[in-house]
Amino acid sequence: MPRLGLYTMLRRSALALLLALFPISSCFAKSDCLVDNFQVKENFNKTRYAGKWYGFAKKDPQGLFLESNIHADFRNENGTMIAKAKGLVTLLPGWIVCAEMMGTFNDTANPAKFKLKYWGVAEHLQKGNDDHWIIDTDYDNYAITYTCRKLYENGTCADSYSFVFSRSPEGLTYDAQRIVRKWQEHICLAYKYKRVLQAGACP
Ligand code: RTL
Repeated sequence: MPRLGLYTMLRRSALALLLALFPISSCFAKSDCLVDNFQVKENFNKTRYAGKWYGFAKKDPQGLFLESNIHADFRNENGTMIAKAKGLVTLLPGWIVCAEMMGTFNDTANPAKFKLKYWGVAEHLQKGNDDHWIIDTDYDNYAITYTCRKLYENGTCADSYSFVFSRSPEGLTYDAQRIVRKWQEHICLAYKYKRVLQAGACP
């Protein structure tokens, strides 16, 4: 074996290290926090997504929001995804209600990006039309969704919310939580989530 100079050896080890690390770092694309560059679920399938989902964790937007015992039932109605959601909301200090919400997910060019038109069954509840992106899901255990309501001029988000959903009210497996954590980093919301209490209120 030819004797290598120290410099050549160092160069070769550095190259080997880079090659070894590259596939790890590229599995989950690092994020620049530009909302337009966020990845969403590829070939999102509404039929597989249908059924019941329980809120496991959430990152709140500004203002009023669903607080606890959040669950939603998704259906595919003639190709359009619709959902009924329930959860406790504090409308005023001391006035906590079980909000029953309806939503229609209007399609866009990207199958995982929707316009969610939502309204309350009771007249006094919030109405809106939010972006609703399915960032990732395995359909059977977990889903992570993302909404940006307001952009800064630099393309990062000024007012966002995000849900981590679970098929089980009991929570998520450790493996699912590990995957979800990577996506929370990707959408620049790591450590911004709170667990959603599931205590059977608002059934
Ligand atoms: C989620 C998915 C299922 C369908 C709907 C959803 C959003 C509900 C929202 C409710 C806000 C309610 C408030 C009521 C107080 O007036 C994303 C769960 C409709 C955003 C703030």
